[in-house]
Amino acid sequence: MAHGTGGKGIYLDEIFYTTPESIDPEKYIIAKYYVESELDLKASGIAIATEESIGTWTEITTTNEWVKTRLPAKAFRTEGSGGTGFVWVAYPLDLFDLETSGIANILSMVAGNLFGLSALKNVRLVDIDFPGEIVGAYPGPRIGIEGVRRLVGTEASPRPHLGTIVKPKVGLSPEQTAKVCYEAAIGGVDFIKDDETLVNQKFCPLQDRVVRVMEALDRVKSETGRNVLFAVNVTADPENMVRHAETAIDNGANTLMLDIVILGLPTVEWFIKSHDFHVPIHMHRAMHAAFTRNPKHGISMLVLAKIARLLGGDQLHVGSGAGKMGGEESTKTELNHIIDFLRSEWHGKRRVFPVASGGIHPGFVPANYRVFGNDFVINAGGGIHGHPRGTRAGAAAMRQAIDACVKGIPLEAYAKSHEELRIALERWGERRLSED
Ligand code: CAP
Ligand code: MG
Repeated sequence: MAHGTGGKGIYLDEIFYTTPESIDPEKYIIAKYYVESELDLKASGIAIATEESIGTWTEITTTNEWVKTRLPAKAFRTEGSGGTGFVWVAYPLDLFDLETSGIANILSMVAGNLFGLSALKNVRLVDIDFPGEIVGAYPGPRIGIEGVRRLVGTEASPRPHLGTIVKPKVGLSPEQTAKVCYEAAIGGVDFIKDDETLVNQKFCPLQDRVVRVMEALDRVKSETGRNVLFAVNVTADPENMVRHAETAIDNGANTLMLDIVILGLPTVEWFIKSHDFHVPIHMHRAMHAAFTRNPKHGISMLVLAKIARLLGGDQLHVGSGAGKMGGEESTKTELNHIIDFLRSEWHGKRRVFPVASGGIHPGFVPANYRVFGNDFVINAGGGIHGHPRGTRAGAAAMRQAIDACVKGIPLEAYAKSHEELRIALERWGERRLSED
């Protein structure tokens, strides 16, 4: 029976709608969408299933029984009232070509034309479940939380890792960059990263930067015994990305960084599947807010996090729910889902280190520790290099804030015997997460 849609299309219940009991989650990719429409929820689900599998806006003469029985996506569940709420759509595995078009092919269906359907006022892909067959086709993280901890030496007594971003974001020479890295590492950071905007500009060529920074970090190792990771940003077109990565690795880099949204997920898939540099992959999410920020439309950070783990990220920026980047996308509930997912058992794949970043200083550490616990990387750029006594003291203040949390001592009390922390708190104060 045709389901009327006011001239916006012809949606067939018997093909594109079914019952939850008839959906075996191991045989479908299941997408959950938030929708707002003049259509009821069932019709919205059917509209998505139709457009994204075998249908179009009218009945066609070119289809056949095989197509109609094997390939339709099926809406199978709704939650909400009127035209506002959630719909679940199941995409049969026969729809996809994993071998030669991978994540691009998947995204073209679960997150393709549907965002522009005029029948839907708003539509957001809020969650996605991949069956074991799909997860098994991907490497997942090669190093994961446990591997990164082994490299840093924190596996025996796990605590949050402290990271920094070299600031200013761009403009320092390789020599100046190395000096900042040395100070940060001596002060106590475990991890240093390029900013997402720095790759191989003339004022800071990648090769020279890597050589000098790794020399500085080798010095830190011989002076303190500590191994500090440096994530080199190799984001570029595929050919140059590989060239940058090879240059970085040949010159001693121990972590690579990718701006995964800017690169495009299929490029990330190709890069990780076809090159194993035996170092952690740090995933920055710059540009994600173009589609994650509006709570009614776009794609959620949770979906991006699931794909990032599938493709092989070892560390992923997930937001902190506070600081300069806190937005609607990082409400505490969603953040909790993302953190749980990245660190939970998932078809045997390694676990991903969530990274909290953006506007963080020592005063934000307790609020983040309450949300993330021990298994996360907490990054501070301005919150370290903006310390009145400089980078080394800034890193020490952040480490002291982490130590205070791990020991269960309030920051103010700990600051009485830790000067760098006291000065940082005097400058920035202690802050809470929005819903803390
Ligand atoms: C942080 C940062 C990161 C943001 C991105 C920056 O620096 O390097 O890019 O954290 O946000 O340039 O803003 P500060 P998110 O510590 O100086 O703010 O991690 O939420 O994707
Ligand atoms: Mg940055």
